[in-house]
Amino acid sequence: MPIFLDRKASPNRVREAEDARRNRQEIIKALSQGRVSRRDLIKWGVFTAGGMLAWKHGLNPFVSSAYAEIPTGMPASPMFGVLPFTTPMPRFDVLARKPPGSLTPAPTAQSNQTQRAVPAVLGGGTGPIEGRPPGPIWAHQGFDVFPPKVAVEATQEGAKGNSVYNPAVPSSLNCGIDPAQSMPLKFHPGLPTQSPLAVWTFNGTVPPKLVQARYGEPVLFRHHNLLPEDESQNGGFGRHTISTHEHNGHHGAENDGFTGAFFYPGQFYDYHWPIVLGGFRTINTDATDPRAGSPDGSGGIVKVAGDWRETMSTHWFHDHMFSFTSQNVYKGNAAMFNLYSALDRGNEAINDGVNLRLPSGTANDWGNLDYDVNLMLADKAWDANGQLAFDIFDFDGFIGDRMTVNLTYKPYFEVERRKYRFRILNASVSRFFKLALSDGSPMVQIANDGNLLPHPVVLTELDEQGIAERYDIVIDFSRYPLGTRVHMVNLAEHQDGKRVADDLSLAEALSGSSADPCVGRFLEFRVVRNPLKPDQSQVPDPLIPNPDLSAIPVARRRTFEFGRGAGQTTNDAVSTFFGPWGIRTDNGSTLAADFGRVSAAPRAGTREIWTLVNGGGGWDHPIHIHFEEGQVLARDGLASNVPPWERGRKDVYRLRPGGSITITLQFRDWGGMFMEHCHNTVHEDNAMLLRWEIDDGGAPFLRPLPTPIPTPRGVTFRNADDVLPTAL
Ligand SMILES: [Cu+2]
Repeated sequence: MPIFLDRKASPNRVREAEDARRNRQEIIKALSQGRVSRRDLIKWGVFTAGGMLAWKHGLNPFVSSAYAEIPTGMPASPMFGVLPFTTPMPRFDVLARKPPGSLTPAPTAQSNQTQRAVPAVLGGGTGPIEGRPPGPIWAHQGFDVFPPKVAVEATQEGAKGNSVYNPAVPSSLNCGIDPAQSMPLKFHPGLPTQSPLAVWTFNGTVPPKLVQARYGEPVLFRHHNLLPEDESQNGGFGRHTISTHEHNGHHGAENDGFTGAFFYPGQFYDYHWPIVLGGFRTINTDATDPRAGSPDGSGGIVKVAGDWRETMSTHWFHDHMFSFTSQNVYKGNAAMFNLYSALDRGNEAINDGVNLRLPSGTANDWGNLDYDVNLMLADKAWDANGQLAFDIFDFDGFIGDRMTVNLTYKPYFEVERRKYRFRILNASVSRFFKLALSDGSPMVQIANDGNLLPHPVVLTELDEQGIAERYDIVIDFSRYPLGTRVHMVNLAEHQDGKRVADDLSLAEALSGSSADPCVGRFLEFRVVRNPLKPDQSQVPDPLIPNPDLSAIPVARRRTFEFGRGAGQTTNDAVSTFFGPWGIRTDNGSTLAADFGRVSAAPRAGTREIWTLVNGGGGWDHPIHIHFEEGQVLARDGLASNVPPWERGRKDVYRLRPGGSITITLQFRDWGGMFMEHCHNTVHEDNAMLLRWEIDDGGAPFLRPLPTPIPTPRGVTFRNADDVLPTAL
C-alpha cells in the first residue's frame, strides 16, 4: 500500500487520517498496557489472522481515501520553527567505571533472590530484588574465573535533565558544550522537553550512554529498572519490563538479554560481561600472543587467552523485551559499547607493532575519544505537542519523519583538519540508511558490525546499513579548507518499513525532491581549526584478518527462511506471540515466535553453515544471530557476490529482497539459550524470532533447557513448549 500522501490532499482526507490515527492510538495504548492482547484483537477482527490491520473500524489511515502526510502514518511531526544544523551534536555520555566492591548488594554468581515487597499494582506479595532467573542454569558462567574488575551501573527511567554529563573530551572537542550545564531531554533546544512517560533512556537522560571496556577486564553491568510500576503509565507505548542485550557480546546466555528473561520495575539484573576473545578455551590458552591482549594502562599489553583475530571493537546494547523491543528501543533503550584491545587501543601514538593506531587521541593510554566519535542514527516522530510518538499498527515497520543523530535533530559537529573515526550505529526501528558525504568525497570503511575488516575499503557511498549494523569509517578532514561545511547525507529513500524503496544518487538526495523527509543532509561537519596536536593516526592495511575455519569440520548445515504468513503451533500466554512474520527452519513450516520453542541446538565446540533466505522480494530483513560472529561465505550462492566490506566477521546479515546469504559460525566457550531474529524490530516483535541453544556443554546444562517465565514474584520454569525435529 502506498504510504506517502499526495501533498495536495484535501483537508477532509487529512482529517480522516487524523481520526484514524486517534482511534488507533487508543488500541495501541490498550495493547501496550496489556489491557487487551494481540489474540483479542484478532478475535475482534481488528487484525486479520495474518496479522494485518483490518481495513475497517476507521482504524487504518490508508483505507479508501484517507491518508497521512508522511511515512509514519501519522500527521507530520511539528518543528516549532526549528531549522536544521542549528544545534551542536553532543558526544555520548560515558558511564562511570566503578570498583565492583562499590556495588550494594555485592554481585553474586546466582541470581540474588533476597525478597522485597512487590508493589500492589504489580500484584503485591514479595518477590526477588534481582530479576535474573534463579538457580544454577542462570548463574554467571565462569564467574570465579572471570570475576568482575569493573562495575557499571545504570537505571532505566523516564526523561529528566542531565546534570552529570561526562563526554570524556574537552568541550573544545564537543562543539563548546558545557557539560556542567544541566541538559534537558529535548531533541533540539527549540523543541519541547520530553515527558517522563514519552522517553525512557538509560539514567533517564541524554546524550545516549557509552560504556568503555578492555579485553581481559570483566564488566558487571547492573541495570536497575526504575520504569513506572503501573504498566498503563507509558505515554501510549513502551513496556515497563526490560531485558538488556549486549549486542554482540560473546557471553554466557544468562547475560545475553534473552527475550524471555525480562525484569520488572524495582528490580535489577546483573549482567556479567567477561570480555573474552572467542576461542579462549582452545586457542592461545596460555596467553602468549601479544596480538591477543589488552592495553595495560601504561603503554604496554596484558596478554589474554583466545584468538586475536576475534578481537571486536564496536558494540551496542539495547532492550530485547519479548514482542516489545521496537517500542522500548525507540523510546530510548539504546546505548553503545566500545571495546579496547592490544590491536584497537584507542591511542593513536603508541607504536609497538601491534597497535593499529586508528584515529582516537593520545592523552590517555587507551580509550581516547577525542577523534573517535560514536554516532547513533535514528528516525523519530512526535505528536502535536512535540512528544515522542510511535505507531505499532503497521507490521511492515515503523518509519519516522525526523532524522536524529545522538538523539538530536539534524545537528552540526565541529571538527579539526585531521582524520576522525566515526562508529556509526543504525538505531532505527525499520529504516535503512545509505551514507555519503555531500561533496562526494571518499570515506574509508574500517569495520562492519563489531569487527575491524581484513582490509580497509575506500568508498564514496557506503552500502545500505541495516538496523543494528555498525559501520566504522574514517573521514580525513585535512583535505578541506578552514570554514568548510560538509554534510553527511542519507541516500536511502523509504516509502514504508518493508525495505529501501530506492537508493538515490547524491544529486537526487541533495535536491530535496524526495518525499521522504529523512533523505538528504542530516549532519553538518564544520571544519573549525587546524589540529591542536599533530595527527599521528593511521589506517593500516591489513587490519584484522579472518580466522581460517577451513580445517574445522562442518558439523551441520541449516536453512532459515524469513517470510510472511507465519503460523503458530503453541498457545502460551507469556512465551508465544502472533504476527505476519515468521521463520521457516530446515524446510518445516513458517512459525511465529515462541521463546519456549527450541528451533536449533548446535553442539558445543562445533562449526556449522547456516543459509538465511529471504522468502520474498518485496521486503528486506537485517537478521541478527546472537553470540558469535559469522563469516559470510556466499551471497545468493556465490562467494564472488560478497562485497569487500562484508568480508570480515558480522553479526547482522542483510538478506536483500529475494536474496540469500550463507554464513559459517562456531558454537563455543559458553552455553545457554540464544536468539536469531530480524532486527527490523517491528518484524521481530510480530513475530520473526526464534530461540536456539547450546545445551550439551555438560553440567549444569540439560537438554533442552527449561524456559524462564518471569513474574514480579519470581521466575518460574517450564519445559520447552516444542523442540523442532531438526533442532538437535
Ligand atoms: Cu524483517
